[in-house]
Amino acid sequence: MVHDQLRQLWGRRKLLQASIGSIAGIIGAAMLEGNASSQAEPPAGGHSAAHGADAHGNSLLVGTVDHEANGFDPLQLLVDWDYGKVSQLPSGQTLREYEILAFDREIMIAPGISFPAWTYNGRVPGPTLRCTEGDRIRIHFVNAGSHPHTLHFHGFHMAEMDGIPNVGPGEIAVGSTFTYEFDAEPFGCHLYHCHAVPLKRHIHKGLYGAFIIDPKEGRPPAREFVMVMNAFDTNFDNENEIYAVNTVGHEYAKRPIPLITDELVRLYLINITEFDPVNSMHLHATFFDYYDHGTTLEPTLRTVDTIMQCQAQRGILEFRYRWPGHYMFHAHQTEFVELGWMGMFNVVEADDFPAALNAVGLDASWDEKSLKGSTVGNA
Ligand SMILES: [Cu+2]
Repeated sequence: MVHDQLRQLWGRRKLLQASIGSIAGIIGAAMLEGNASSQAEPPAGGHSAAHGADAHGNSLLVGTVDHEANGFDPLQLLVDWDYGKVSQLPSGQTLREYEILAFDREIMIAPGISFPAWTYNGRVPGPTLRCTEGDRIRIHFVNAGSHPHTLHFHGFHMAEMDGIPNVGPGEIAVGSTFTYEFDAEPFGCHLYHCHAVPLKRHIHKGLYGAFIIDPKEGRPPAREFVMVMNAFDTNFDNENEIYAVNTVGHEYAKRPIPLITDELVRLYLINITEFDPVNSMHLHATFFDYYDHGTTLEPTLRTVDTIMQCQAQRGILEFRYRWPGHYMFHAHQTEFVELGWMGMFNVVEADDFPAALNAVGLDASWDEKSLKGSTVGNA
């Protein structure tokens, strides 16, 4: 097959280093050549992409992604908490109601590389649902997509709320709705995703998101971010061509995330990468404490600088930077780095923070969201 020959000749990396126009042509040819039925989705489009270098000499995907057209900006995704519509049940329990709409949407995952995603609320990852332990969670799910989907939450709940095929409501048909309801427990860094079959296809297409349950007593004040490690198989060969956190390859390398020296940073890290069994996170020039699954108030690992997560595994990292400067973070699988999974923190003194925000198109509202993410004492 044309496809196999090309893979042998070039390999995945070289394919990406070529211009996207020609990749699109190659994939198109491969699809025409035979396996179009299962892979008949438009692959890539647009202008040229190649590897270049940033100011630090890192190899980066060249060009920019139009975040406005995409409908989401990865820097905003870091701090975009969805608290739901909040009210009180007669018992006094807090009720949080969320709306989740599944629909198909083309998104750009790297400059010039678009992906025919299946989304929750039009974005990948879906909304970061946040609540306090013990809250009643009610999710109004509408399937406006092209395939049956579900919402499967990690957490304690009854079988009929588990969002899997053939149990309770099972798969929610196209055009149908279902309301999932349960109490939020245990506290931690969790996730939700579609559990329709074939599972890996439904997850990989983009149907997943973070689900953060704050402990009732809260956690110490910190600058908080959510990072979902994900990847995309753009040519439907069951291997990923682009790796990222929060979807857009190398975005945080081009627009470094602003931090202030000595402040406590808390990172909710989730791995939802399909096709590769393990992903990882490595921080340069500092060490972090790690809370496996976020289900404890005491670290489960102390003073490490690398953590690996299997598919759907997650945890909380806490760290500080002592000195100003640009510090890299990335998967420690080198191939993932080259294919998009690498970012930078821009650590500055407090006085320089407004300028650091401004440099990447952020303002004080972003600062506030990152500092006041918790549902305890804030929202
Ligand atoms: Cu699905």
